[in-house]
Amino acid sequence: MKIDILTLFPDMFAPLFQSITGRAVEAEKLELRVTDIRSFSQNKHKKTDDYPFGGGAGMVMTCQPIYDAVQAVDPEHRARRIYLSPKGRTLCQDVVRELAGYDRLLLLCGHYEGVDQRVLDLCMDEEISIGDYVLTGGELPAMVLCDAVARFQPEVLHSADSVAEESFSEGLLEYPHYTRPEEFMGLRVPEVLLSGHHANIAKWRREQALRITRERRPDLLGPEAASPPGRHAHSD
Ligand code: 4FM
Repeated sequence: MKIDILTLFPDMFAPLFQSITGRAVEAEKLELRVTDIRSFSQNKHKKTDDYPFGGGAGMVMTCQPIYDAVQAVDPEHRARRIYLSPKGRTLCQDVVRELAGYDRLLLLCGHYEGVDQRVLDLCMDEEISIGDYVLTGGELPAMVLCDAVARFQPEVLHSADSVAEESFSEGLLEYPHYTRPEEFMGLRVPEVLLSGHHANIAKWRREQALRITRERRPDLLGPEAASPPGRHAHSD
């Protein structure tokens, strides 16, 4: 997959070139191209923002540099174009899987108080939010999206920790993990994990995944499990 990122802060994307995503870039399983929107400004001071029409606090990113940057990196509109913003469709693992299916993504990161609505109307396909909180810009959300979709690209993860293997892909939270030593500060590794009995280990892990999901995120188990059975408005 190829991902274009348009931003005023290209240096913020350094973390993507480390660790698992960094290795994916090195191995050409993932192509990341970070473009500085400012370099497209035709303003004599390379300005990329201006005061909002109608007044109000803060500045708005202007159309021209963003429009020209989008045309430069994706002239034939081959990429799925996404603006990261709290107004967007909320990211979840199903949306990640959907976006991971595109050959190309273009991620636009806003700053200041927002981006002129016309460049979103003209250029973008959709808005995505990484959650109901407000950040100072779209860069961290763009990195979150890149990291999450990278895990779905073939050969980015070791087969042992493939996305199909994780219990989250069955809609459950992960069971607890243990490694050596067998005892640490008086706490022992659960005996079943030392038994070598693979069927019992699989059963224990499934039970643990169900328990932790019921305790912490009953909503993931569906409406039946989310509220215990009992009297309802129509139960007489
Ligand atoms: C701030 C985006 C200014 C655009 C932000 C501008 C966010 C989120 C977010 C901050 N993005 N999910 N939550 N962005 O807070 O995606 Cl112009």
